[in-house]
Amino acid sequence: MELIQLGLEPWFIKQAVELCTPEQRIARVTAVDRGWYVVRNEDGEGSARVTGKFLHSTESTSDMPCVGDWVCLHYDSENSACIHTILPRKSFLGRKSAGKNIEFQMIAANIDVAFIVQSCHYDFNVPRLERYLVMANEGHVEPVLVLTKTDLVSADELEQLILEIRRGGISARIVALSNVTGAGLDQIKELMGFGKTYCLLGSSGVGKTTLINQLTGQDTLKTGTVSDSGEGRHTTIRRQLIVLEQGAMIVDTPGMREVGIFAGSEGMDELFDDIQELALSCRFSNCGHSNEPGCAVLQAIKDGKLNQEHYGNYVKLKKESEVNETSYADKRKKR
Ligand SMILES: Nc1nc2c(ncn2[C@@H]2O[C@H](COP(=O)(O)OP(=O)(O)OP(=O)(O)O)[C@@H](O)[C@H]2O)c(=O)[nH]1
Ligand SMILES: [Mg+2]
Ligand SMILES: [Zn+2]
Repeated sequence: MELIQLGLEPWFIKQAVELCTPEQRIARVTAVDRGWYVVRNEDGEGSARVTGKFLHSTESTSDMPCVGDWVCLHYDSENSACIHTILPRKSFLGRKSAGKNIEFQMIAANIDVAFIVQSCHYDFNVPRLERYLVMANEGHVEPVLVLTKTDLVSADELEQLILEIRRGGISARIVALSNVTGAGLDQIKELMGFGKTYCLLGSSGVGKTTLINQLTGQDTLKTGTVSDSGEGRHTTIRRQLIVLEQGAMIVDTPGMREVGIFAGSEGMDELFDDIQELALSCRFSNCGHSNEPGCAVLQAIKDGKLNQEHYGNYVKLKKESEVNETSYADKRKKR
């Protein structure tokens, strides 16, 4: 397998020329396992560790290699490979980590398209979709929404769900998919290009791994049943980059319980650009859009030009991301 088939673009080659020494080799991280990394290059897959020097130079968990990263590898002996450098990431997916210490946790790097997966059945939730969209925008990853389990709803119900997404001002591409009937699978396949890397995101039990098994045509990855309330059982436990025969790559991820976001920059702005634009016409430049006179945002809601829920979610995410940013900044300062 050539590196180009693993997604090595000219941009990364340029970085590698600068950052890897001549005796080092380029490889891509395909899985992470408690301090060990599975890496892949022309010679196949093997394991690697990071050097002590590398560890010493890291400041946060996001500086550690993650699935999708391109790295400079050095083979010390035949079975021992060391990661010396991570090449700069062209895109990334990450979130505020769960737990009381707020830190940015990488999910995957160098992803071209994020498949944001929700099930039509129980899991469907527009505000949660918006959180994933912010995550994708933030990391410069193109989002595609995948609505699974369409076999469990009627055509009318499916249409309503899509309408609801569009009413929320979301314009991302939507693919309706059933892993049972196979409807929509061709659309997914057509979307996937040679040498491009895709990442599945979504709650547990929505059918992420089942989709990969459909794409590979094999039942190699483990899937799990859902409870009566439609909740998944967290079957997938680690992130893993899978190379498909068609020449595309896809990262399977464990279902997420929460999608904490950081924002304040492009991620939020892009998704809520309708609100940003309206805000330009508010009478006061520091308008909080709550009860100020001459507020263009409130007027648009009143006139039915802006969806109330979309706006409500904006306010909630904005508040949350500001809290996250502050505590994250505080934490980094204290180091
Ligand atoms: N009816 C129906 N069931 C599906 C569909 N896709 C997946 N399932 C079922 O949903 C359950 C969960 O599927 P998984 O692929 O394990 O879900 P997952 O998103 O990978 O879940 P985690 O690994 O826990 O994050 C399995 O029992 C699948 O057979 C679908 O399109 N329709
Ligand atoms: Mg899974
Ligand atoms: Zn206003």
